[in-house]
Amino acid sequence: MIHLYHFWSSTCSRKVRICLAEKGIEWSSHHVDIVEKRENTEEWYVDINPKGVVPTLVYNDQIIIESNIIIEFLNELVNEPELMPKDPYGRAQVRLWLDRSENTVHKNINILSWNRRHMKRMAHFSHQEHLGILENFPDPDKRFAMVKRLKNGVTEEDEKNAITILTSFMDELDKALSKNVWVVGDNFTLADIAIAPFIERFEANKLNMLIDFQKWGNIGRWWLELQSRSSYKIAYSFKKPASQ
Ligand SMILES: N[C@@H](CCC(=O)N[C@@H](CS)C(=O)NCC(=O)O)C(=O)O
Repeated sequence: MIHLYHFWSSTCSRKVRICLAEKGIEWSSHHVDIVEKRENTEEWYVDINPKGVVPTLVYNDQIIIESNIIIEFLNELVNEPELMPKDPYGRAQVRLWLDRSENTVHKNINILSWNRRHMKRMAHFSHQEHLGILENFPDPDKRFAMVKRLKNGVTEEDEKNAITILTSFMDELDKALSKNVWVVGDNFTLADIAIAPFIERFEANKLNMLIDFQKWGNIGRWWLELQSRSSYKIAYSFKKPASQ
């Protein structure tokens, strides 16, 4: 049995839920409240995910972290449908998009989400409590970035830079989709899965300059197609559990 430790609205959790639905894999849900209860920083969770982030997948007592690694694992665990190209070059391209989704998109959307999302949902904590939480964050990399953001704020310049980087990502994505049906070639792959939740996050955060589908018509076409897939609908139908 597959056990998924995830948070209902986390982009990385959604990525894994889309993949599970594509593969038709049954899974058992363990919702981790990363906002109000901060369960991701509790000892039992850090024991399975030392970075203190979601998602984490557990398969037969084997623990797998990092959403991109999890979706590659799921693709290898169950043969059909194949979500990686057959040729080595195609697989390299998918991995490049997975890398971009984490190191370019996730990193920069986090900067843009700070004022729009993060500060609002942490508003029930005082500044001191918030600082205490972040100073004890399990992953030092994330800890340093978030403590710095809380102390100094996200400036207009930080936001401008993040938007420039994400605009350049969208240019690249549109170029790829001008040649292919899906991000890598004519078959749906892990690259499509890894990018989708971030486009939705641009929309949710009303980052209109990043969802200009007049300008990026190829992305607009792909995005409509992607949202019509049942895997996307299933992944997004997981709502905030009633007790939380
Ligand atoms: N590289 C990790 C990133 C995971 C990550 O940052 N998850 C966020 C939610 S999307 C999280 O758990 N944040 C916890 C927090 O901010 O306290 C992955 O892809 O799994």
